[in-house]
Amino acid sequence: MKIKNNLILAMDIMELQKAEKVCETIGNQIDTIKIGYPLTLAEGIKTIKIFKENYNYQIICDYKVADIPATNSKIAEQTFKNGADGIITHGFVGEDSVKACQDKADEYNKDLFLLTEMSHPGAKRFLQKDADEIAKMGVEMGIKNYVAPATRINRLKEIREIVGKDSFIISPGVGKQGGEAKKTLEYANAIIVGRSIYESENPKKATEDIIKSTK
Ligand code: O7M
Repeated sequence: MKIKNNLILAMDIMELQKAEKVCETIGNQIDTIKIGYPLTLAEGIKTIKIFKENYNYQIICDYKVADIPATNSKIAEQTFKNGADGIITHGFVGEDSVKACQDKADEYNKDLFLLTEMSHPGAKRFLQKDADEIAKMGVEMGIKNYVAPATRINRLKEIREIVGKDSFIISPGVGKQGGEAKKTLEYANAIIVGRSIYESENPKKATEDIIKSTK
């Protein structure tokens, strides 16, 4: 996936009108947004089409899919049927569950992103121990896109080493969670930023500042 300015906006605003206002303010500095449960549960899955049609954005659906294969397949089917360009799935559930999402992504000719280690402190207790194995599983499965944390650059670097230079890593945790944009982009292909942009008094300037800081 090509991502303008290597920046994905995490659209976790829970009111569609407010979310659209942020998009209008930011203008064409970005071309990709990530929609997750906050907006989908608040305003519905129709939000995918609204952002595609009104702003021509690519939409990555962050549904952190983590169920049995049969259920994962249904979740992925609905996500792609509603226009998503990509879906994020958890890796800890294992190869069969991930493959169910991978098969749907292939069927729709869209992207699958495999979540390895998460960015928050709590991820150290359980997920971190298995994150390398999750990344290795992704490589064995031929997965090209990964999610890895901007808050622990050493871990991001290690995951990059496992998935290889040709894989595509998107990285959350820049800004509010403490990660740095430029440093993160040494190992990731794009950063995911939410609150530092949409909670800012001037989202346009906040976006410009982040983009400038990456150059
Ligand atoms: O910049 P923030 O902290 O406001 O938002 C970060 C976004 O990235 C938010 O949507 C989180 O749900 C998401 N995220 C993480 O913060 N950490 C992770 O480890 C993984 C994700 C994510 O996008 O998962 C796919």
